[in-house]
Amino acid sequence: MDTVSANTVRRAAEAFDLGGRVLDVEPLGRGLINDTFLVTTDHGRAVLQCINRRAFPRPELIMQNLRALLDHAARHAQRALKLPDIHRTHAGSDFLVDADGAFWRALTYIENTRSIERIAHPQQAQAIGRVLGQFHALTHDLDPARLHTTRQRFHDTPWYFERLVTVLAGSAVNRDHADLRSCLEFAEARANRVVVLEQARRRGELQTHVIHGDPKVENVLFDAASGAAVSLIDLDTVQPGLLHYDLGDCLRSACNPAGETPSDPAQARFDLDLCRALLGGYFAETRGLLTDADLHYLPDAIRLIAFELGLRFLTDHLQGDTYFKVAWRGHNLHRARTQFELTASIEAQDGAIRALVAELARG
Ligand code: GN1
Ligand code: MG
Repeated sequence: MDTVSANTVRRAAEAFDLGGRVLDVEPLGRGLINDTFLVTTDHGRAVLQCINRRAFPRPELIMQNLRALLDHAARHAQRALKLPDIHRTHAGSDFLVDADGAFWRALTYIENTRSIERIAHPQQAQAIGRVLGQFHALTHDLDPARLHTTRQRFHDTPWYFERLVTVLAGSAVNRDHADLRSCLEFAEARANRVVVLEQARRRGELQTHVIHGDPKVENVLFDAASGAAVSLIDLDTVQPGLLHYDLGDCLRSACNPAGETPSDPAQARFDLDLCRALLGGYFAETRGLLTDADLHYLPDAIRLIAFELGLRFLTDHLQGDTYFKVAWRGHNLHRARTQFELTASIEAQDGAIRALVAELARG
């Protein structure tokens, strides 16, 4: 997204009823899609976001989903999980479209928390698993038909694969570039392994639920004092989907201690101890929620969502970095290589992952 001027951001902040006068606005977080700001008022703090319309062509659907989720959560008052609330504009709307057509929304800032970029120890993985489990337990009785799809085909791996093929066909790719060539070969060798989840969904083996869509490590908030995970933020992709998309994404993010941009992509690996801790936390919150079929396809999801993200980064690199924010030309290729290293590590441990899921599922 184009960078917005400080004046534009401030004017947007002032359009919302944040309970006080705006004193300061500064960039917040490391998201790859939206522009996020921390607004300080004389009464507290709030999060202001400009939603990326390239990623979300109809951002008002995000806000309708968020309302539906918050209304649902309000009926589960005993829940431990904290969710950000919506600040309305002074005109009473859940969002603002400014004079340039930019889409803004403001959310409550959850105080006394911090986010982390990478996991440092298994307790953090367990805490993340718990929070994802709490989210799934909370949304299990929210009918997915009540939610919009905010981003079509968001975790449809075969579709991402087809898109890569189309982009390749339409551009002169330099296969002399060793990193690019090895990425393409890695992807092409997996062409017929991408359909597993979508096929199971189409056959009716897996059911659609309300999912988060993007439960990566950085979207979990930890209590600053106790270190417990207390909140799952970034609710833009809360929509109908498979629980596998969430579990796969959470595990590929949390169980790779090297993170999404290590100094060398070869550092990426899937850590089974972190996986054990995360799934232990998740199952403790969701006992009985996953079916036998869900469990059967869980190892495939771990492999697929890491691979899928690699495909997405690679395609964006080939398209000239139009989707994910990058720090340098080549960043998306570096990220793709990292996710593919991770995928290879997951594949190499397939037997152990399957045994682990079976063991934990038995309780
Ligand atoms: C994007 O916006 P952010 O940073 O929370 C992306 C996710 C990826 C993630 C990888 C809407 O999330 O799907 O997994 O980057 N979100 C969207 O870091 O595409
Ligand atoms: Mg996101």
